Amino acid sequence: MLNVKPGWKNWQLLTENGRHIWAFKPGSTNINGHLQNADNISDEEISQFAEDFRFDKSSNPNSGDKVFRHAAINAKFKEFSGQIPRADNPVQQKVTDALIKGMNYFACLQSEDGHWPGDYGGPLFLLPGLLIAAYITGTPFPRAHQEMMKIYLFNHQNKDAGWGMHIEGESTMFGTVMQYVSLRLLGVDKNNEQMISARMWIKNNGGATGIPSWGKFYLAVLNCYDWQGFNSLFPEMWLFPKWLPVHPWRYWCHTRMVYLPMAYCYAQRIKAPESELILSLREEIYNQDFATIDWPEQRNAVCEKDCYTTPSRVLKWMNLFTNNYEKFKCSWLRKKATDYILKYLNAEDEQTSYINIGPVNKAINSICIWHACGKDSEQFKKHVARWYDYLWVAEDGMKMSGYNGSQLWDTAFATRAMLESDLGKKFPATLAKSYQFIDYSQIKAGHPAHAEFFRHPIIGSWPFSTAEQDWPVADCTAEGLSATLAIHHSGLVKPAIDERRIKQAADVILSYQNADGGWATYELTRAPKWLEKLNPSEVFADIMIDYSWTECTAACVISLLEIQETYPDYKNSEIHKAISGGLAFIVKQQKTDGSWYGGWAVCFTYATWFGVEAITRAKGKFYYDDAILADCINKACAFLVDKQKADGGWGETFESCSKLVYTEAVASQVVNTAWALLSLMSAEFSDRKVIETGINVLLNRQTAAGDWPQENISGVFNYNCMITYANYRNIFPIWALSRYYKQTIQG
Ligand code: LAN
Repeated sequence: MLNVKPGWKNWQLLTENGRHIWAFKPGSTNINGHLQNADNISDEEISQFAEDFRFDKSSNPNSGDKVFRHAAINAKFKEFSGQIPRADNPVQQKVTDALIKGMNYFACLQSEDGHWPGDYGGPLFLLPGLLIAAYITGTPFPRAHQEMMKIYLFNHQNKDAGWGMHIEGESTMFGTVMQYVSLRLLGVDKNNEQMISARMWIKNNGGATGIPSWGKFYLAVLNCYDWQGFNSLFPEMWLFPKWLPVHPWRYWCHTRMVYLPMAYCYAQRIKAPESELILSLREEIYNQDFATIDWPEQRNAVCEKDCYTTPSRVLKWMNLFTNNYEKFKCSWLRKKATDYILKYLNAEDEQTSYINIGPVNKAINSICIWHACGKDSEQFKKHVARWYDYLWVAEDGMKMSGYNGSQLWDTAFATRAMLESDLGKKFPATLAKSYQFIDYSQIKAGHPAHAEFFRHPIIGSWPFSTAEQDWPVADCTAEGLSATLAIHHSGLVKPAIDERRIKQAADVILSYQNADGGWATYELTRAPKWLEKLNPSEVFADIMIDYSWTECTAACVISLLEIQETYPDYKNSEIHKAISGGLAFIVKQQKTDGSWYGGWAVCFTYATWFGVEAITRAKGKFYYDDAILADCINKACAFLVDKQKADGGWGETFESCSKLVYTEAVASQVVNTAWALLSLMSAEFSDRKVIETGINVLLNRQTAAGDWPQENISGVFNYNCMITYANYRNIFPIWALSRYYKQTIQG
């Protein structure tokens, strides 16, 4: 039995077709009634929370998803009762046993609907947005939730009293001011000791005028910053003719969907009414009297600890123009623009069942809809109902997830990992359930307003999280497709996803290929690279357009290769061409040291795994010049061998992502180790010793129950913000062990 603290037991994860809701003392398992008891919390229970969710960031800022996992394991864990194959020697037996144990443990974490829930926290600028939305709209969270959020925020305060962009990051103005304000909104007294020292941090680093633009935005909405200190968002740009390269329809969808509601708030200069708290906050976070601040001077002020992307000269010129335009703007045009923005917002809300594309527009759209439709409107209520889809409870408190979950993604990977070897077939019930979830999650219909609002056709695709969220991704489609084919080939289930749907998925993947041969995330690249010059966020890089990525490209190439193997007659020459183009892109992306840079996880080991996997699968099949492919593989292997640590493992820190150079972690990491091993094994690297010592790291790190420890943060976006993938610590060691088993043990 794992130790479940009393306070943890009050929280229960309810799931329904991938939807996650953490309920406080739920009366039933009905997701819609999850708030029944949330205000019904005693002072003793609150002090119990403080006790049971105490978390020591200094040993590891990454929580291990224990609240969810311990409950699941205690309720469902059973030793594996099937037959474990006998291996030829003790070493091989150890691998076999570890793999069975790893899969058996992980199978217990699967929810009834077939997916693997997990912590998807990490960024620290998300919860504040939601709390500001809750505050301005007068819709506070229940007390139980508020207490848990406070705990989380305090738990992640750094030693220097500030907070970072994400849980592992050094303190920044953005992180610190946002968490400070959040804690105040949650009712924490300004004389609380941790608050006093946080304030010192803010003051010593120049005060909140130096918060980056996204922070300026939130503070302005909260009426703790003057809108005059904010560069114009030029709402009229939404009325631009579509052919213009700067029309927002061409932006990366996340950027587009964030700047859309921001533009509405800006056009309306939405701000919370002055209250005692607001007036006090104005005094707390600045180094100067609020009334005397020269606001226009602050528009480009950014604390040096926050600066990641320096605004270009073009952007400065553009700001000069748009800021001046504000003085002379024509009111009917402004109205036309806000009307259009509102229509667009409503479409996004409806298409996504009010989940929205992500955590940022989730919060800001709520504010806009409250403003436009009122607190009692159906639309606003629907928004509030979905706030809870983004909250997650772990042993460090209640956080806001970076998405409404990573359901499909984790399930597809888990399925493929287990089916990599025959041992996976010993878990037929688990795989049948994951198949059910994958089947359910494939997108079967479009929305009538998709085309009007620039959405890529989606029928046959898979999303990263849930079908309801309705924003499919190219490589999630590829993973969904590969997992489907893997299950079909296993013969474990009667196929429910028929040939028509498989071909639809292949068609979507084809439709997502860019002119450069690669694949981007949600859409095609819609504008030239120079648009990046207009990136107004000082904290993220490469956010303006949807770029082709090694990982996304490799995933799509692999799934197309599998389509060619399974349905050789289906669009043969078109798919052949697509694969060749994808390979050319991957080859071009390889760095001279043999590695690939990873944009969506930490980091070089991740993308190198994708690159090597795609190339080894395609080699010898007439898609590309084999000599070049062989050279790529050799270089990649040499790179990995060079990075192997003395204990046989691999380890990178998140700084690999932000600094763009391989940054070695002090200790090897199971997730990086697994990626490196997967690459070396797919390359059939000749020096088996290298692989065996790596495998040993995975064996030695495994816990008695079959879990692996939660180590460093694994995910990233936009180079500079990290994100948790709680299930990676199981999925990838299982995958690597499966492959090892297949190559060396399985007959
Ligand atoms: C994700 C999560 C999944 C990820 C992969 C599928 C792994 C990747 O291969 C493609 C990109 C994608 C879909 C992705 C893009 C950026 C996201 C949506 C996220 C990292 C999850 C959260 C992040 C989003 C942008 C966070 C909100 C922050 C903003 C700056 C708007």
